[in-house]
This record gives sequence, structure tokens and C-alpha cells, in this order.
Amino acid sequence: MSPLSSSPSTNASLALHKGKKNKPIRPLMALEKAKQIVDSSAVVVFSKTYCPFCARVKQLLAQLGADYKAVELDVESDGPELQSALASWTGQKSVPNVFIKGKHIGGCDDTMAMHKGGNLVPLLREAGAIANPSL
Ligand SMILES: N[C@@H](CCC(=O)N[C@@H](CS)C(=O)NCC(=O)O)C(=O)O
Repeated sequence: MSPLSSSPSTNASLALHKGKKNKPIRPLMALEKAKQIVDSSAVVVFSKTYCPFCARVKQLLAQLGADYKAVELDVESDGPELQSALASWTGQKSVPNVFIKGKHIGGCDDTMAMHKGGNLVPLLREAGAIANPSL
């Protein structure tokens, strides 16, 4: 008698992955993913590599010494789905699409206006994206 036995369940579990993908599920998945990304970083910039408005926002954040996550939608394989999901979620179709501490800030103009108004740095500090000045 052999002490070894093979598991009969292997083929059965592989069979679970055989079904055809259900198309209507994709937008929901993209929205779920966008929300997860927004929740996972203090500052998120949905961006495109060639977008000058995105470059301006990323440059400002870098100048302020803020940690941020850039998601380049023209590079990600599901970039178009993420952009559509962001549009239905936030009402904003364009990039950059900026979030701080889970809050939708808007695009480049909105971010720049917030900075001019003196409200961006405090929010970045509150979010922990910029170190608080030591006393
Ligand atoms: N006024 C907007 C301008 C943003 C804008 O025009 N972005 C362009 C890319 S440079 C865009 O999103 N175009 C549509 C697209 O790429 O789907 C802002 O302040 O963010």
C-alpha cells in the first residue's frame, strides 16, 4: 500500500475558471478598483503621461514635497475602464483627476486654485502626505 495519495479535487477546482467572462461586470470592477486605489494612498493623481495639466499637478506636489501615487491611465491596460469609472463616480471625465485623503479634489485648475487659496498644503499635511513641521 502506498502512503501517497493524489488529490481528486485539483481538476474540479480548475473547472471553476472555465466560464466565459461576463461583460457587464467590468465597469463595476473598474469602479471597485478605482475606489481601492483612492483608499490606499493619501494622494492619488489619475494621470496620462503626455498630459501637460497632469505634469503641472505632479510637479506642484513634488515641489511641495508631497508623497503621491500617480496612476497613468494611458499605460494601464484597464486605463479606459478606470477613466470611465472615475467619470461616473466623480462626474469628471478629464485627467488629472486628483484625490486627497479619499476626497475628490478635481483637475489641474481645481488643484492650483486650492493651492493659491492656501488650502492645499494644510490638506496635504492633514493627509500625512507632507511631514508636519517639527516644533
Ligand atoms: N481644465 C482641465 C484640463 C484637463 C484636460 O484637458 N485634460 C485632457 C488631457 S491633457 C483630457 O483629460 N482629455 C481627455 C482625455 O484624455 O480623455 C484641468 O484643469 O484639469
